[in-house]
Formats: sequence, C-alpha cells, structure tokens
Amino acid sequence: MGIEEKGSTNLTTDLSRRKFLNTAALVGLAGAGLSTGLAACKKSEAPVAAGDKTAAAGAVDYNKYEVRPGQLDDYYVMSSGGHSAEIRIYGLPSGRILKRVPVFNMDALVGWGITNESKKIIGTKPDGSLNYHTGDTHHVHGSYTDGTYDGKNFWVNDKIHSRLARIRGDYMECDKIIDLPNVSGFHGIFPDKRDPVDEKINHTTRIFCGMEFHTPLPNDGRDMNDPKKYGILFTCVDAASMEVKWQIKVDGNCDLVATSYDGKLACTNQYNTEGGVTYQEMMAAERDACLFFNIARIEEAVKAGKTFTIGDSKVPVVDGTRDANKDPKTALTLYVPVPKNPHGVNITPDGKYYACAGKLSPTATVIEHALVLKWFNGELAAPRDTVVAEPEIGLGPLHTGFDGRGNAYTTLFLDSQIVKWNIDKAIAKYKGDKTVQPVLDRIDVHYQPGHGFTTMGETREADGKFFVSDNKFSKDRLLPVGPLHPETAQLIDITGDKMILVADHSVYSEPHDSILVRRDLIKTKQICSLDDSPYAVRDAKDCRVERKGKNVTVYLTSIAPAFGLTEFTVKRGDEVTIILTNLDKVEDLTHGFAIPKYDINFIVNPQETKSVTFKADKPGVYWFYCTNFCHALHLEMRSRMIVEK
Ligand code: RUQ
Ligand code: CUA
Ligand code: CA
Repeated sequence: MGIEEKGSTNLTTDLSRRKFLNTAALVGLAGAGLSTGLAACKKSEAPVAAGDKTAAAGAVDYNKYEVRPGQLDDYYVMSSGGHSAEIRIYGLPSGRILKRVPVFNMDALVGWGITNESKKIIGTKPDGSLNYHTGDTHHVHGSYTDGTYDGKNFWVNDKIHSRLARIRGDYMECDKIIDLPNVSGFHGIFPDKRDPVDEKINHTTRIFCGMEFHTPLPNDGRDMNDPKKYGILFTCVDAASMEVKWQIKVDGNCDLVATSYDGKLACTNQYNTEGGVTYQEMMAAERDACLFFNIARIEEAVKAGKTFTIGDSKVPVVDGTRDANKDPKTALTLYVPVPKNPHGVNITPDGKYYACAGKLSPTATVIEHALVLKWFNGELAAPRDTVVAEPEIGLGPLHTGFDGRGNAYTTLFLDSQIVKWNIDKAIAKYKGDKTVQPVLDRIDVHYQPGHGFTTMGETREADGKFFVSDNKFSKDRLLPVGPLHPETAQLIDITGDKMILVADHSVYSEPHDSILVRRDLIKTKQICSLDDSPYAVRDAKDCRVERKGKNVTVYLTSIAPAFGLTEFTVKRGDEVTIILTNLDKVEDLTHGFAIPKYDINFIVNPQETKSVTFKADKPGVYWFYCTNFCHALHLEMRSRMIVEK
C-alpha cells in the first residue's frame, strides 16, 4: 500500500484482495485513517513524492501555472472552513487567499457577532447574546441559471446546529441564517438547477438539505432509548425567502446531496440504512442506498395536504419511508441499493449520471438519471435496474468531480490517490465488455484526500482544466507550525491524458468542500449603498447624540482621516447605541471602529452603515479609533468617548 507500489502509472493495483472491507479490517483502517497516512509517509523514507519526481524529470513547466504580479486568477474557489464555521475565497491557480467570510463564527476583523446587524442574522437570545458561537460549514454551493453559476448567491450548511446560511454574491457577505426544524447533523446541501413546476423558471428556487444523525422526532425527551423509533428528515428551503417549504421523513440517513439539471430529482447517499448507533452497527450491511426524491410528486403531496407536522414545527412533512412508497407509480422516493457506506454523490455535467462513491467498497456506482425516471413510471422491475456501472476504482472512494469530457475524478482516502476513470468505459465493462479498462490514470496526493472538485465541475460548463484535492493530512509537505498542521489543497492539471500535480496550496483547517467558479461569473460590488441600512447617517452634519432616558444613540460618520464627532459624552449606566456610516466613496477605503475595554471592534466599508449597542459601565476617557489602515493620518483618526461617573 506504499506510495512506491503504486505510482501514477500503475493501473493494475489489485483490488480483489479488498473487494469489500469487512468490519474487522475497517476497525484497523478507521483507526488507520491516520496510520495509513503515516505508513505512506514512512514507506517513502527517501521521500520522492509524485510531484517532486516529475519535477526532477523536468517534465512539468511550472511557469505555465504562475500568476505573475498584477495578473488575476482564472477561478474563484469558494471553500468551506469546517469547524472554523466560515467560508474562504481564494484564487486559482495561484492559491492566493482573497477573503474569509464569517458565517456561523465570530470574527474580530469584520465585527461579525459584534455589530447589531450581524447579531440579528446569527440570532440572539432574549438577553442579546448570540444563540450560538460555533458552527461547522461543509458544503458551499452557488445559485444556478441555465445550469451554470449566476453568481447571485451561495449557500452553506452548519452541521453542528442544523442551520442554513446564504451569502450574497455581490458583497460576499452572509445575509441570512435559518434553523432547520427537527434536524440533527445537517450535512449535505444542494440548490436545484431548474424548476420543473413552471418551465419558464430556469434558476435556483430551492435548496435541499440532508439530515445525517437520526433522532427522536420531535427530539423533546421521548423515545431516547429506542433508536428504532428515531427518524430522518430531508428538507426543502425556498431560495428567495429562506423559508422551510416542506420536509420528507425517510428511512436510513442522508449524507451528501445532489440535484438533477432538469429539476426533477434530488438525491442523497445513505451510509446508515442499518439505523445503527455504533460504527460497527452502521457497517453491518453489505449494501446501503442512494435515495432519490421525486420533487414534483412530493410538492403535489404537500399541496394536496397529505402531510403531518412534528412537534412545534409548522412545516408540512410527507412520508417518504420505504413501506409507504412501494408502488413506483405513486412513490415519492426510490432507494437504490449501493455498496457499502457510500459517501459523496455527484451528477455528471451532461445531467445523465449520478456517481455514488463506495467509501467502504472500492467501487463507484453509476446510476442513470433517465432510468430513475423510468422506475418512477413503473417501467423497471427493480431499483438496482437503474445502475449502469460499478467500476472498481480504489480504496476509500469519497468525492467525484467531472471534466466535461466524460471522465470522472474520485478521491481515494485510503489509497491517498486521485483516480481518473471514464464513465462510458465503466458502462461498457458493466455490460460485459471484458476488454475495456475504465480506470485511465492515478496520481498520488499528500495525503489522504477527503474532498475533490474540478473547475466548474458542478455545472453544465465543466471545463476540465483543474482538479483540486483537499487533503486531510499535510505532514511533511509544508513548514511545520506545531501540532496542528495546515491542510493541503493540491492543484492538479487534468487537461491531458495524465494528471499532473502542479502546486501544493496550504489551507487553514479545515475545508470540506469547494466549488471552482470561473471568474467572469462572479460579479461583486466594491462600494456599498447608503440605502442598505435604514439607519444610515447621510451627512457628517447629522452627527449627534440623542438621549431618551437611559438610552443614548450616537450618530457618527467616518471620512478619512476623521470621525464626524471629535468627542461624545454619555453617563455611566447608559445603554449606548453607536450608528456609524462610512461616507467615503473611494474603493478600498474601509475604516475600523474600536473602543478599548468595551470589546468593540468592527469595520465599515465605503458607504456602509453598522451599529453596536453596549452598556457604558466603566467611567473614564476612551479613545475610539480607526483599526483599518486608511490614510496617512490613520493613527490620528481617533476621538474620545467620555463616560461620566
Ligand atoms: S463531506 S465529512 Cu461534508 Cu466528504 Cu467532509
Ligand atoms: Cu480610518 Cu484608519
Ligand atoms: Ca451502512
């Protein structure tokens, strides 16, 4: 299993010896998610990694991938940040970090979780403190028009607290966060790509959300010791209003989510069809499922009122369990058996096939979209008849990207490789052609890729330029910085027959998924609008202090290099709200606003308004100052808050 045994040219890796990983083997491997990597590390003791090898051979012209000073990248990477609870934006091919977008976390730079505006989005308790300070972002996806990104919105999940956030594409800031009722372990999300209800609609109208952890429904203290009574919900959210439209109760569980290009289907891979509560129980069955949802039928059932509700939630719920959906002609759901504990389901750019990676089986299962629709018409005998290929591709397959030329690229966690395989060849082999070899190439990555994606690979415009391998272990690849290593996002050129490793980009812990978006599809604004806020202070002359009893409002502006008031005075015990509008109109002229000892710090971008509210409980003189370098007199940009005893 060492790197040397299977260089990128070795396609004959013997898979038969590990056709299905049994529980005993997996107990080893599960613990060895780590030690497999370490082993790989050890075996290459004279460390010649794949990229280095090709470099030594002088085969790769790295200059080709360089983004020189003053040049711009070709792609935006919208990347989740895992339990950092944020989103990161970086450029490709350079790997230049462009922005961190706070979402479910607090952020001292922006003042996310500090300003009244951000607190309102995150949600607060009656005492004004945040509902949650933690989150776990996994999957970022963009809004679609005509099967490709339109740059309007992005969405990301919070797995910990089952929240869905929307990012507005013009400012690249979070503008809405909602809770999914009765959901635990909200993992996969995917926007739809076209709405079949009205043929005139060709853009994202719904977001589909999976529930990974089964719990009692409602989770209010009932049935706690009876896991057989736990349930799973799949949720549909309206993209525009961010209201939860409906939920469907299903068997098994939902891991990742994909949607079809025609808007007819959504699907999710299920690794816990067993309903197990330990990992051994979750690995008991040889097959789990890829679950398909017939969206039009579900929405008809909701309309017809064939619904129930759960606990306090008013969201209509329909029944998608196996027992209630035996007749294909009326079924809302189809459970396609796939081997074992699958992870990752992705649809090909032509909309024809879903690839569901085996994880504990060295296979990917290819399911044909048209055949799923046929099954729902009662034209197929068995759910498995929708499967058109199941190639053996390597150990621990997780996520798949596509190049738009008929090839798939799947991350192999245990093999520490990316495998390139051809979908048509896989189908031919499944039909019985023994002469074809679906696997075309393999490349070692460093180490243990979780997620992987191609440029524009989740759209009809997949361009097959790059694959990014988000590796879970970086070990010896980057300067050591203590016990917590950075992750590597390795850049792979996929334009030719052979994959070429062209860069190791470091990324902070811990991205789970990314999309690689062509730069012309992102249209950001560089200046905000005074109309964004109902409280904008539109003229420096309007700066003032207003008092209503103990409530004091300070209206403030910033124009480099000064705030609109040189001082303001409040009394101890006052509840103070500061509203600050940045009246500068010049691009990139952002100011900061910090008050010492009051734990306040936030930024205002050009023409932006922000506010904070706090209790003036410490008498004294406090210089509030600009934290964002803005002007030759940036240091002088400070005024006094005087808190009288
Ligand atoms: S998925 S568990 Cu969200 Cu492969 Cu990272
Ligand atoms: Cu304004 Cu620094
Ligand atoms: Ca299972």
